[in-house]
Amino acid sequence: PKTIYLKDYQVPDYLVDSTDLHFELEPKATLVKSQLKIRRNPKAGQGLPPLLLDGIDLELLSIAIDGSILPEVSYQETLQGLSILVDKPEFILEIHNRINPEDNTSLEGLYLSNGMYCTQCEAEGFRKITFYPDRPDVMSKFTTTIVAPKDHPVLLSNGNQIDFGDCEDGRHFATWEDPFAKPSYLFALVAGDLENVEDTFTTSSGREVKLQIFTEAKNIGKCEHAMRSLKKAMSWDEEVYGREYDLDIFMIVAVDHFNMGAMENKGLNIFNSACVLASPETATDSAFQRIESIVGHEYFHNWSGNRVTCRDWFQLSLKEGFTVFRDAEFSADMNSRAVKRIEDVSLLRTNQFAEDAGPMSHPIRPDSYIEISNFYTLTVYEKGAEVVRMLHTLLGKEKFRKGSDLYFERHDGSAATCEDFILSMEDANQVNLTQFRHWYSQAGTPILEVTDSFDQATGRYSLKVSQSCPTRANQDKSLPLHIPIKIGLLDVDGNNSILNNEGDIEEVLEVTQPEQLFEFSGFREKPLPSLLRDFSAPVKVRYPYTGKQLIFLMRNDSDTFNRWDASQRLAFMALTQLQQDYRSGEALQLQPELIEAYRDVLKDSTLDPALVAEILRLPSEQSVAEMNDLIDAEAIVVARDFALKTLATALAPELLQRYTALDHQKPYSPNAKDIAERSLKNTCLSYLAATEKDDALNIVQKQFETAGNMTDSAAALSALINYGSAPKVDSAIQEFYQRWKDDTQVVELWLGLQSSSARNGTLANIKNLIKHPSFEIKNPNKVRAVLGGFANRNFKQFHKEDGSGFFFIAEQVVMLDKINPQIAARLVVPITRWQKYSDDLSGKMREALQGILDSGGLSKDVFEVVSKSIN
Ligand code: B3K
Ligand code: ZN
Repeated sequence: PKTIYLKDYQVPDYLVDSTDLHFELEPKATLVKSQLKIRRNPKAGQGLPPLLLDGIDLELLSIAIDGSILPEVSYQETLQGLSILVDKPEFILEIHNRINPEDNTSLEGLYLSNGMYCTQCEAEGFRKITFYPDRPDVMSKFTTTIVAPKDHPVLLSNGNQIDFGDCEDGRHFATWEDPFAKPSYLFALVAGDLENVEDTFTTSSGREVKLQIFTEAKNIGKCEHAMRSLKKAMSWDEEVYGREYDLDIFMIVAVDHFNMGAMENKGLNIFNSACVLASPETATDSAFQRIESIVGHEYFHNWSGNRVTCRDWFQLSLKEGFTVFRDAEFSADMNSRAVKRIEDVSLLRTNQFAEDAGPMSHPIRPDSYIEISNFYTLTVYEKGAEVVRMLHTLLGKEKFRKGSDLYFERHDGSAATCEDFILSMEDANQVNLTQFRHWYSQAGTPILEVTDSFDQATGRYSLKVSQSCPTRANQDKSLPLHIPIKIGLLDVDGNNSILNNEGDIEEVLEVTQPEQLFEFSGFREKPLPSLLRDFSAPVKVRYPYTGKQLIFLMRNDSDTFNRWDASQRLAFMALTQLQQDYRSGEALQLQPELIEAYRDVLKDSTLDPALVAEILRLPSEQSVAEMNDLIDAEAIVVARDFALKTLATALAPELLQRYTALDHQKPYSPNAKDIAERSLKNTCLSYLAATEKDDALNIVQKQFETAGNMTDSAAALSALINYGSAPKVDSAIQEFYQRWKDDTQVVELWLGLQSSSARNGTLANIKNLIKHPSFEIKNPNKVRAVLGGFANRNFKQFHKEDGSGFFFIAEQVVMLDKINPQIAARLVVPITRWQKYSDDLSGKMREALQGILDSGGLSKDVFEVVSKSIN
């Protein structure tokens, strides 16, 4: 397979002014007729080179230019598509081709999901529909006609419906026109037997927009939350970014078979059902919150992605990093800001840091790829969002907004680059971001070493910060980055000290040098630094905190994020010690001060319950693994289990007290306060279950039987699965299934809870689950629930020393690769980090990877991930 490089970018040879598409839908033989108004790109140099069109898995029927059928000598079909000889600078190209949606299990291009036709074109799916210059810098005005049998009453595409009616042969049709020029990746088509809920939104300039959510009839009662979220997102974008919606209609369609969360097609967003459908009985609090954030995310793309799109796929973070930052701020404004930040940072530290230290490590703007689908990563999305957040921190809210206004104004209707975004930020504010640009081109997680000193005589306190970034062999040496570090300095009473003449108690230090000194004066005693408040940069900070100092920060820091962070550092310290003791055969014990610190937090009724829950929750095995240079999976599991059980036993009375106080039966509502209370209640429940005492398990059983909402029900089932006694667990699993077997989203949850069970025997159970009638290998949600749940969320059972977990996943990857390469390539990732594991496991992982490579006939997707990790 060929590697594509950013440095090879060239403007397109030809432009497409308009695209007229005509579909006659048939499951196995859909006819596509496309009429393109093509023109030589004046920016692309001299002469008339052949017109190259992308096309994959297409059956070509005919090509005509300006109405005359092209003779075979004038074009050539290649593996990638078509090459057509051209003799004029402007012409109409008409192509007819056939495709097979029913057999399209890659879920890219046009495919069928439960009898409904739908499309997914980002990044390069449009070439599976028809021959086209399938690249984001070719923007065209689309008109789409869909002809289908009448058992598919709903026919949708982008923009406004301009015509519909019956055909003579008993079928019917609809024609849609999108007034905004767009790249092919934003094209969408849907045809099916769907119902919809409808609402309206009046924009700030007074235009009324029709809002519709389409789904199968049985799910029509699950759309309300998504609709409410959409309206909130629309007003938020007007208020915070001054961005108004631009079409008269905005549609969302829920689809069961979908490779990711959702897709921002112009005017016609297509969503994974799991990311749009919810009802109090069937959806957990986290599902409600995920829906709100994804509905927001896709909506926000209308400006950051659609009105201004990407020049090429190396610029993906331009739209994704910015849009994730936008959706994170939206969620923070709608719910608890601190908890949202904690969740996002946990994800980043656990998974993005691991990616950045692994074989697929890349900058947020990668400089090469084999398969672009492999670069829809946590680095491009989440680290990309952190980079935008740093700009926000460095510039401040007003200047950031000025920069974003200029960016939208300059690039509206065009395809832009990351450089354009930075330039707008600079030009709007007369600042210099030269050094900041390195964030776009350098991979790896920077490390900040911080030391401090205090001069009693002068009252001067100084912080010395050195930055470094571990790079891998094939990467260039890294240049110093421009890093904003938000800090506070706590006095002995835990109050913020004044840091400067302006009287600020918080400051953003701008680190630009490899080593830099920051001085503060006027102190009577040495203060305690609170570093990287609000996680102001995606870096690791090392400072020699003592356990006592961390407990002090946990109790006193005014920065909520850092209170939580102190608890994480403390837990990590304890887990590191436990791992060492385990390896050297010493008796394990947890420091009494640590237990007391947790007890204090648990008893503190002034703290937000959601924050208490976050602090109590021990770092996951995966996040401990990421922090270790060499991963000893067994020691991590033993250490964490020990800490969890010890805390659970020592804190049982307080846990029970808090649990009981929060266990009130009030009607379910997914508002921030109630969600916070359920989060703490269920954290207490899972700790209590970990004691494995009868009375605790009785409480779990009772909650399972009486729960009035899915959050409580799933939490109880999860606790039972992990800690309950065998017969009770089995009957709970069966009972739950019988009750919910007709609800796709709940069944996905049910599968996921079982595959992430830490109990021995889980792998055997998973081998049964993939034969269960509810499992469907062609459905990514099911695959993610069972196989993804095992490989990504079941550290203990996946890392069995005999390698059984790795070999099982490898086998599934090979099989899945024939069905859906994108999903297969994601599933293989957990075995590719072999270099960080201790010898026994690392050898087994390599063996499993080698087995995949040797199986031959791999997709580009899996080939890229596996070959990069094994070489
Ligand atoms: N832009 C899409 C992602 C498409 C992924 C294609 N493999 C969803 C999103 O980020 O909003
Ligand atoms: Zn996105």
